[in-house]
Amino acid sequence: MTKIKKILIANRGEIACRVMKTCQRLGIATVAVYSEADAGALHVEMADEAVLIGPAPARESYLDIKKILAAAKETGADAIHPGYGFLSENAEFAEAVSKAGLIFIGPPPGAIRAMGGKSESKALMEKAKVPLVPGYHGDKQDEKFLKSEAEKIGYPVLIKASAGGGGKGMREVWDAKEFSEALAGAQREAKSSFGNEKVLIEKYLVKPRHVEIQVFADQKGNAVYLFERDCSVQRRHQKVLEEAPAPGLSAATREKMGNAAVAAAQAIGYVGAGTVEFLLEAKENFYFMEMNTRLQVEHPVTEMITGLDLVEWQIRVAEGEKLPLAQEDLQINGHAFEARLYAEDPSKDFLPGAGQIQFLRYPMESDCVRVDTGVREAPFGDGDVISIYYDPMIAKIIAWGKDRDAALRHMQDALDNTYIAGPKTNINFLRALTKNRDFAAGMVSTHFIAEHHDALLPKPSAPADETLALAALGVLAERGERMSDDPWGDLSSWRIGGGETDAFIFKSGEKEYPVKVSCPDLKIALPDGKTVQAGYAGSPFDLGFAAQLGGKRYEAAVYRDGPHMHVMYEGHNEELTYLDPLHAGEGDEESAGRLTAPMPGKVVAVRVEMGAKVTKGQPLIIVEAMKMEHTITAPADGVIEAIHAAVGDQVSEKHELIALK
Ligand code: MV4
Repeated sequence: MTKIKKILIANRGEIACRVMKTCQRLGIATVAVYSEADAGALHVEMADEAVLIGPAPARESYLDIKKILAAAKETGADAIHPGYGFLSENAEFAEAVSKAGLIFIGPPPGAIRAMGGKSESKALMEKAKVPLVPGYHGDKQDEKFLKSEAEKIGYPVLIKASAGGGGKGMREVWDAKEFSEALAGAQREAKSSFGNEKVLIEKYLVKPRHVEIQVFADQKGNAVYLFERDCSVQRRHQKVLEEAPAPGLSAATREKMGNAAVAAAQAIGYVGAGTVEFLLEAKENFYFMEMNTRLQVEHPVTEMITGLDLVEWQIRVAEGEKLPLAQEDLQINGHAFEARLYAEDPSKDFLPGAGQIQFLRYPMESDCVRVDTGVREAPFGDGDVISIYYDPMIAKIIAWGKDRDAALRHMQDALDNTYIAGPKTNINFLRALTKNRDFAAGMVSTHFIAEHHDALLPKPSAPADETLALAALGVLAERGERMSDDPWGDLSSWRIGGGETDAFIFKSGEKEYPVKVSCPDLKIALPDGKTVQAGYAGSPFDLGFAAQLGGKRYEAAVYRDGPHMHVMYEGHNEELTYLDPLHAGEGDEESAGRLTAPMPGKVVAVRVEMGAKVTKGQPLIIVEAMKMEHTITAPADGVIEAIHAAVGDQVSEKHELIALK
């Protein structure tokens, strides 16, 4: 039984839902806080109580300490769980929670502060005999001295902002000649980005892995390590795919890293869940990088290989209980991966996405597959909205197996059975990653994505035959309006031109792909002249259908939004344009003339007036979203017929902005 009776989760999305699941299992009441943008969110629905704390921008809601404490007071919560991100590593928040007489489910403020700065944390680690990257992290900052330190370390060196994080403000220096220029740049950037120009110099490790140790400490001085996670597969310091244990790590090194991490935690009087990040080099040399004083996004892979619930441990430790297990009771069972499904566009350098989920089906959960998400499935369209205000993570797909190969197979299968349409996502990138031969061989490093860029982000290719066949069947099923089980059984009334076949033209990129379906025998003629016999094989889920193509059974979902088509089936998520003869013409001239917002955002400039003559490519209106400006230009020469937005307007995705004749 727990002393804590009601927990307010000061967070949103998947981590809020995840924490609530443990609370519900332990019989602890839950309070959600939410912003106006999250009024319909899953975490609000899951909670026993929910308090609106402000408008969408995080600084007016999820980052507002006063509003969160007021919500806790109003609902009589006796503890607050901060999740990750937002206020989870904010010492001032931890203090304010305790001062309000509530339990902060996390480390003491002093421990958060100790790990806040790189230089201070390195000094503490040095005292605790935790291996550091050879370098200098003292207070002397004059150029001459720092340059002599760089000479002592030996090039290449890395200059890092002490108050920095997430790779911002780092400068590689390969030769003494470049040092002064690089130092000045690093100091300038440190000053402007973090308000503190202090830098440290380190030996540059050219191809490290990012291996982090999960540690847990209670209020009685006990501390254990729950083994490691390899999080090397990152892009721009954003983790994409994590695994536990680290491929190929020897038991000896695991024990050394684990003991070093426990020493680090004890050196700062740590309590609760923490992660000590290391850089691991060839020959298994490892060096302290930084310590995170929160429960991390990727904690589920540790839970899968230890069979533990880390949120339950957090709650018990916060109540003053002794750690549930000692080091000798802990062991690794199997292997686990976590893939982060994001609304982002890999073909546009992973530009963050936003907008409404039109179709979303997760893989079936089991002992081997777990989905942590704050975004609901959407079998019928009109799903949850991925907003521009927060991290565009949709879900974490977690897979376990008795060994790495089995876990990887389960992850590949889970990703193949993740169907999503709406905002652009990285689903195909994740599939390519988990199917990559070098990844399967465990050859991971922090350069993995860069080194495999072309294989992971292939140029758009011609749609597969199955995609075209299923697209045609999807349109026919739609026309059949699903009147009966067999959507293609009674197509007679829907035949175009009364003939025996239906003709379709699908576009991918600039190329057109003609497909013909003879009804009712469902023989499909493909663009390359091949034919395939199709047959109906049931409707396994809404907006989906199962079809035989040449005897092989496919479960597919085809989502259409005007001319845009999403064809989803095992392992495929492809977009086509469908020129529907039933609505010939109205689509293109309408879309050419109707200029809409590419995603939700704020109008920051209108460059034209009513009646103005414009030429193709001329900037018409600028919308700001995701901290970026998107200029909408004239798709052709024309005259401005209507302007439906003004500077300062908040517009939703597909909101009509300009009518161009
Ligand atoms: C390094 C390094 C190589 N040598 N330090 C990236 C952000 C911050 N966590 C520290 N990082 C690095 N520090 C030395 N001396 C390479 C990185 C690094 C990195 C580290 C972990 C995971 C991904 C990374 C991507 C680029 C660079």
